[in-house]
Amino acid sequence: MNNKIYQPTKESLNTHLVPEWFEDAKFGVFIHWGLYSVPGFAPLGSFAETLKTDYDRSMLVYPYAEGYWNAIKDPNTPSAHYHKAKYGNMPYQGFRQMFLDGLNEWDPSAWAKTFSDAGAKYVVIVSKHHDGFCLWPTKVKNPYEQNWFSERDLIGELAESVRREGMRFGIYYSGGIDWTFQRRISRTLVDYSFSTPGGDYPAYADAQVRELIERYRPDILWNDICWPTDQDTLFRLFAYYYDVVPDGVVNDRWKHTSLGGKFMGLKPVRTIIDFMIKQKIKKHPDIHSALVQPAIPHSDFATPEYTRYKDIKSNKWEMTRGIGSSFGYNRNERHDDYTSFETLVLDFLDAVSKNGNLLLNVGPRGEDARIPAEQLSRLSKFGDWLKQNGTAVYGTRPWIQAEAFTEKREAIRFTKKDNNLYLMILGKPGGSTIKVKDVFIDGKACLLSDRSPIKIERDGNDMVLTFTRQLNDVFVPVVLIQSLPSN
Ligand code: FUL
Repeated sequence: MNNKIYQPTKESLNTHLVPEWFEDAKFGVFIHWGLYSVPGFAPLGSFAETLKTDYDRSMLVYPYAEGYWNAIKDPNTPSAHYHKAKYGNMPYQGFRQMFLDGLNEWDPSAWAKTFSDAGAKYVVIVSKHHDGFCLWPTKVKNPYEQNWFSERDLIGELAESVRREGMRFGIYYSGGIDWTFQRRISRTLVDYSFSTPGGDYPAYADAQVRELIERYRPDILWNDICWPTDQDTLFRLFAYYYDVVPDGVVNDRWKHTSLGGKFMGLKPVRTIIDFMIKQKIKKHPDIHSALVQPAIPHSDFATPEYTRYKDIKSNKWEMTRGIGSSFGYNRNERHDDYTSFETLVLDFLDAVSKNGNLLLNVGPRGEDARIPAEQLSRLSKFGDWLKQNGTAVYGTRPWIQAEAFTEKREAIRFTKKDNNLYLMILGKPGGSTIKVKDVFIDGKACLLSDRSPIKIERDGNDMVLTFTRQLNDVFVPVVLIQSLPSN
């Protein structure tokens, strides 16, 4: 190991700056794949909606298929009905062998190639989700479930393939939620978020995360959520991680505001917290800002889920979402249930213009380790767009303003790099002139994809762009304006 540089203190950890590679990368692929991918079942819908409309059962009927084990603990959920019909009385543990059998079909280098072709610069894989099953041959023994891991080193094999493609490799670890230690059903967001196991669990999780760091030196350490509950343990872990991976990054989903843990056993207090959260969610659909307030004094980036930000943020952030409404594979999602590429790309460019990255999730199937065609087709469209327009994204930083509109109310997003400003029209504007409202930028302009010149003229407060050709088929045309006046 390197010499020790970092101390487990806020001052020392805060000397770790977000490395350029993470600022530059913009696009990562997330992988949720585990035992829950075998049944691959959840109701359709949106989590934010479920929280608003059915809060008291939100964690049982939400659309995240990775929550299957918890959902089938209540016999009256759609997942429990599905389970009964398809698997009878088989316990969740029965999926272990089915998942392991499906691995015969797994080709990690093909996955890595797919992600790299999509334009991703990093990949983050779930090493252990809430069901506690480990995708690497861990030496840290789970006291409650036998052989709750894969002998085949799925994390190691993927790490190697991803790095061979020139991408960075990150690891997600469900630190705060482990249903092999905490077997109580979680019905609400409060049940769920405040269910971090005590007893022998904190030492177990700490040893596992250290094992992951030592074995794979992940470029990204992506915890989920509410653990470690004490700051000293957290800081010691961060210092250890940065010493091993000095240009690594840590997310913000660790220790939560002290609110829940202590009171979890007391039903009346839980009910009050549930009520407060419910009120908050009505006003604010972002579940993570509703609950997992990043009260931690150190992190490299924030992780809003299915949420856009309004403004440019000075601190780095990463929006995460599924290609559809789930992270784990959900067999109920058909072509039209998945989000269209056209919408996904808007989330992406919106994030990039405001200092964010996009971590877009794929949910491979459990029975044969394949990524569903609907997901692959969206990824390859990302690749096509980025091949033509990637310079407007990679390595850029936010401009002084993120948003503008055309006269026809099409949204525009900006990025900049050196003296280049990139103006991206989010849609298919068509025609050969575009009027941008309330912005004027003087400079030499061209269409990024083919370098054809664009004339810029002022019209009052607005800017008129005249192209040398019709834009009819161009989706998200990017205008490159050079000689940006310094700002
Ligand atoms: C959430 C988890 O509960 C989801 O299952 C998913 O892993 C997402 C990225 O984070 O908090």
